[in-house]
Amino acid sequence: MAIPTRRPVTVTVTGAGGQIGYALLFRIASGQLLGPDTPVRLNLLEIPQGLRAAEGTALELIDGAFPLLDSVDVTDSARTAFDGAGVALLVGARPRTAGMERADLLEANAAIFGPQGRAINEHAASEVRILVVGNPANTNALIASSHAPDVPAERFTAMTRLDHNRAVAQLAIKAEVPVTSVDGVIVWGNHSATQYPDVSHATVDGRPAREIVDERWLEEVFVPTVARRGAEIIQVRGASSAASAANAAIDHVYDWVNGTGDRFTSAGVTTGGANAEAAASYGLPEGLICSLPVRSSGGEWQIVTDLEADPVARAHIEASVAELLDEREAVRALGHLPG
Ligand code: NAX
Repeated sequence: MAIPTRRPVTVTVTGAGGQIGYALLFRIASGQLLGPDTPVRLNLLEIPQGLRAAEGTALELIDGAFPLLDSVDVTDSARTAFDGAGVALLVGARPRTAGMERADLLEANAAIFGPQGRAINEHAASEVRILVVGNPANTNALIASSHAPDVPAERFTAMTRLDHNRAVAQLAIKAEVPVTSVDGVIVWGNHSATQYPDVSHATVDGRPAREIVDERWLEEVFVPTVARRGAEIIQVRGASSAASAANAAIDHVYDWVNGTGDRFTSAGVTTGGANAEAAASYGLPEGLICSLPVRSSGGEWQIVTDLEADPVARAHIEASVAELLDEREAVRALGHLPG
């Protein structure tokens, strides 16, 4: 058995008692998040009603006897959970319930992600990297980031990797190739039904995807299938995506930490800070968390620039960005964003 060689990294997972948490934690403990040489300390954050479930999961994590699992702790204190965190996976969120207006949903989530952002600012490790999974993921990430002025904005990301992986898989199925033959797929915009999965720059075994699939399939089948896949899963499975969401979170952080090489992927990243110039090259306003084509090296995401968006793509991207701006305005109006 290989002996772990690095110092343990504290990984904080919120919503640890939920279904994504259950699909995620064992993979983190087995080394799939940070690699086979890095031991992890798991800090599980739950609200009081979720603590028992998280404690049960912690017992099972212990029973896994994972060589890389240094410790597992469960708490309902954000301050304790984020103490020394090198990676924070913000999964727990307030779901939309019947009769809830969008403003209510944003307000309820701002009450979660504002204080968690502050706790990250005050207690996490200086190198902390944050992935927001809980919906509305992009805007929740923006709220958390705005409450963490000492953490560079580029460290707060939102998960659109599940949408990206769905797009890659649909294209591979259509082209009858393995997923590894597909590269260059992009998901633009918000993690919502307005997102735009784009194959304009995608290749299948090095050949432009657009030579292989026709426009009609793209607009009428591919885009709606990817953008509405979450609803389809709920309909068929009777519960929302959990293992595929956990898998995407693992992919996102693994690539962020270990690098992507020449391949690129999609992630919700800030359009401000160090990304402002690259985001502006796509005409994007500053201060959003928007899904974009990215590569990672040296532990940082970089926006892939110089990819021309055709008029169809542009219209879709503008609609999704307009939705992100609307969400930001709504949260600002509720007093949860500065300025
Ligand atoms: P579950 O309802 O199974 O679990 C959520 C857990 O979060 C619960 O145990 C709850 O007690 C806990 N929680 C709530 N507020 C909390 C807080 N303030 N601090 C700590 N824990 C808190 O939901 P699950 O299926 O695990 O989904 C979690 C989130 O992921 C949801 O917001 C969901 O919409 C979102 N998703 C995001 C995806 C993405 O691609 N970005 C895809 C999958 C998923 O839909």
